[in-house]
Amino acid sequence: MKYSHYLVFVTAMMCLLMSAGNADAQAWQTVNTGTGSTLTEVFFADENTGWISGAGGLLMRSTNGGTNWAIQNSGTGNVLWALFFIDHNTGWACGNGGTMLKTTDGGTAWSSQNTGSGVPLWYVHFADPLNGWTSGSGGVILRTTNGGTSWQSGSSGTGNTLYSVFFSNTSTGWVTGDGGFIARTTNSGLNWIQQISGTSELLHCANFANSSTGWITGFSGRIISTSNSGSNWTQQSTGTGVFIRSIDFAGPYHGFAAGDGGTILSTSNGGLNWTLNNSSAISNFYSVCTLDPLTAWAVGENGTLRRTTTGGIEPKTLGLTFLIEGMYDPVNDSLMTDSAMVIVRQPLFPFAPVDTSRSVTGTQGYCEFEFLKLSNGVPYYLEVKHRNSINTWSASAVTFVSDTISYDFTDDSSKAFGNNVALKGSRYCIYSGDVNKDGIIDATDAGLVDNDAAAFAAGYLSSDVTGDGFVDGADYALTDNNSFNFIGVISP
Ligand SMILES: [Ca+2]
Ligand SMILES: [Ca+2]
Repeated sequence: MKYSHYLVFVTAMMCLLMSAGNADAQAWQTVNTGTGSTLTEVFFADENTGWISGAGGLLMRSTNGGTNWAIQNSGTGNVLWALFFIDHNTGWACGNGGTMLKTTDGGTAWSSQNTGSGVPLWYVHFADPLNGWTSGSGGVILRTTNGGTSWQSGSSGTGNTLYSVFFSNTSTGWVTGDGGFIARTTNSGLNWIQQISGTSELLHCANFANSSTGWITGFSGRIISTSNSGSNWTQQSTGTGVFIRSIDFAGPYHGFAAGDGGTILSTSNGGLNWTLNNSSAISNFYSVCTLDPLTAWAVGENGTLRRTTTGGIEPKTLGLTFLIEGMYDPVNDSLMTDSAMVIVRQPLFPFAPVDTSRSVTGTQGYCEFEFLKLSNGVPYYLEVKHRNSINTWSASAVTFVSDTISYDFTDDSSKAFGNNVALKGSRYCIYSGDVNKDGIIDATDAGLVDNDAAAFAAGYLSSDVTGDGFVDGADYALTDNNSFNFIGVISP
């Protein structure tokens, strides 16, 4: 439930590359935290560095994206309900008994701050390293202008428990709480003005993408949203009735929400539509944190931690069998290892690309490609792309069923569009020799190979069509033969 402009966001493309080729990717991966305690909050400063708070004063840090967690010494046994970091080093954690902790070294050392309050503090949020707020039971709202060295009490105008406080900048913020309470400040929390939430049920977590666009979660599957700073709040359709405890957006469109019974929801359009994710969890989630449209973490009861690198979506897996003419040895039925790409295209002219995936060839020709933008039951053409081979299309459009499809280019020439494959031994291969990747194998390609061969070129080169790391007569012979036969791309 945190979104800070101070944090660095990785690009969606980076994550696409990282997730590509991982045959074991799931929508949400189970991560062992090594504890059975209730985990109350997860917060990542970047894709590697994050913290978890929990019951019994639990604080943990990960420096490898949440794979491994090391317990930190909080110095308290009180439940810590929330934590917030402004960068890799400086953060705060709050909890029962008016507890407020601060670290300036990533949590190696935590020191206690004096809030002057003894009530449970449910949430802490900082707009910059100096200006922060914390909300608690009994309508408590506290403000600091010096990084928490001192905390002053503000007037929330309610005695209700305030479960979250969120500021979109140093002046504008919201608090939420029991009885459908929402209030907004535009003067850094000196004055709070109640807003009309449209419900009298508990509201729990607030998150804003900017000073106008935000969301609040609550009981009964409730997510309400505003696009005008809270002048109007509108209920969104979540399709669930469980208590949604936490929400976090990476910008105005892509967000996640998490709650009871292992519920995780995702949206890519600001909450116009929420999709129920498969978390494989039954415990109640307390907190979700996202950095970009693909990457998020969720924590909850019984030490539960889930992580996604696919936007909460189950990837579509293409199990593809193909061989590369120049790199295939039919005597040993063995293919060299090389990078390859599949472009998935729409089935009708102009056959626009829908998604791409990169993977590494298998020695028997089998290779798995994963996609995040495809749908089941929709026909697509498959186009295989390799650094010095002719791009080869599937004979017809094919359809994913239950998130998977298998396709074999090697057992029959009719599998390739236009029968555009070469028989080598008893299996069919995509043609090699399109060194300059212009879609045709001709004298230009042969010339490039000839030049490199004359220079005894070696390494990972396009002109090395046999893939052995050297450019020589074997590469030239194959390219020249395919050039003689006018081999080129055949596509619908
Ligand atoms: Ca060419
Ligand atoms: Ca070679």
